[in-house]
Amino acid sequence: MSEFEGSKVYYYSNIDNSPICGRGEPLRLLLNDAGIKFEYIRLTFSEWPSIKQKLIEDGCRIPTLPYLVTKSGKIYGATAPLLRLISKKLNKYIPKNAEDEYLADAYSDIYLDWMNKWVNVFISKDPKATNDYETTYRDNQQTNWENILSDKGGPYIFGGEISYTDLLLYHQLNNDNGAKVDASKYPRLTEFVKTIQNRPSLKEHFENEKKEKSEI
Ligand SMILES: N[C@@H](CCC(=O)N[C@@H](CS)C(=O)NCC(=O)O)C(=O)O
Repeated sequence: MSEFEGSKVYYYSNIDNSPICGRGEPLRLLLNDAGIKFEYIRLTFSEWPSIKQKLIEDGCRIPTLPYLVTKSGKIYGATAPLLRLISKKLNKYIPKNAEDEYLADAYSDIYLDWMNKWVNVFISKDPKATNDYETTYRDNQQTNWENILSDKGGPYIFGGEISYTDLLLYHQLNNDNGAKVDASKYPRLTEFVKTIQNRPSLKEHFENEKKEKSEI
């Protein structure tokens, strides 16, 4: 049994009236896809500072959300490195050769740049920054990911095998605009979104997402 079975995953309460908004979701996608049971604990913005302080006092060096606590009490933070670690330990969701492992890592970096940009624009509420994001930045990102998906023929980044980087990409597409992609401009991204959404291992995940949305 995986050491991550029965973990607790902590993230903020719904942001922007969405159950998936922010950085907590990639972990949920990976754990759900892998069939690993966990508890998802949402913290309010006002609860977080004292919890962060306690984490620091307890020796946690990555005191940000999301973080994961295993049943044995081990604490892990930082989304992409944690997805990578879980994938390595499961020996799944990670390419088997060093070159592709590097690409998975580098593409995760691009995900992080995109997420950081999105967060900055979202927080700023600046009309010019929002307009630049919506008219240029998003298109540039989607074009690059379209090219990435074409390199190995799809439907996933590394061809027929899913990787943790696919889950980061799916999440950012969903986080950004509900995974709406222009099929005429981005056929591979469109196929990618459908492929993720149709994974039998994620059926319950997406049903739960719908349910959470309807309850807000
Ligand atoms: N690189 C980290 C960034 C984590 C991060 O900045 N999380 C935000 C929430 S989305 C946070 O914890 N903010 C509050 C804080 O830094 O104390 C990751 O991808 O997990």
